[in-house]
Amino acid sequence: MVSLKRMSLLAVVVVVAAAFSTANGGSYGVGKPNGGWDLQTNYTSWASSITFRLGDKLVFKYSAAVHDVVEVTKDGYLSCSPSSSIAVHRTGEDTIELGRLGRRYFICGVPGHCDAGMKLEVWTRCTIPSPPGSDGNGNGTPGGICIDGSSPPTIISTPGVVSYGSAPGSSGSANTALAIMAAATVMLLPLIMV
Ligand SMILES: [Cu+2]
Repeated sequence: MVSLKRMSLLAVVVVVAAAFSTANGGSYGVGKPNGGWDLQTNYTSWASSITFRLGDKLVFKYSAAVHDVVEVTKDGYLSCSPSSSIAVHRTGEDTIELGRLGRRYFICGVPGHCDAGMKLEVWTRCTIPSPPGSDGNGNGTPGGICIDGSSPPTIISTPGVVSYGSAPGSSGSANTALAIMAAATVMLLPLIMV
C-alpha cells in the first residue's frame, strides 16, 4: 500500500516536473523517449516533433565507449564530416544548452555512424510566443522581440521584457519551476492519499 502511494506520488512529481520544465526552458533527452543517441533513432523525425526554444537543453546520453557527439557546421552535417568540428563531447552524458537562435548541427564522430543516421539538426527559435501576425514559428517582430532565421540571428530585445542572459536567468527560472512543482505536489497530496 505504502509503496504504491509513494510510486503514484513519484509519478505525479515527474509529470508536474516535466510540464514545468517545458514551460521554463526544457531539457530534452536526444532520441527520447523511444531511443537515445544511438544507431536506431531517426533524429530528423525526433527533432521535428519538438519546438526548441532559447534556453532549452539537449542531453545526449550514450555509451562513451561506442559514440561521441561532435557539433559541426552545416557542411559537416550534410557531408557527415567531423573535420569541421565546433565542439567535441564524449562524457556519455553531455548537456548542451541552446543559448542562441538559429540552427545547430550534431553528428557522431565515429566513422560510419553519421552515415548510418547519427546526425541531428536543431533549430532554436524565439522564447516569446509568436505575436499575432507573425508566421507562427516564433519569427514575430511586433514588439521588437526577435528574428531567428537560419542566417546569423538578429536579436532585438526590449529591456524589461526579455532577458537573453543565459546562466542567471536559467537558474532563476529553474528555481521558480521547482517552487511551483513543490506547491503543486502539496496541492495534489490529498488526492493521492485518499
Ligand atoms: Cu556513434
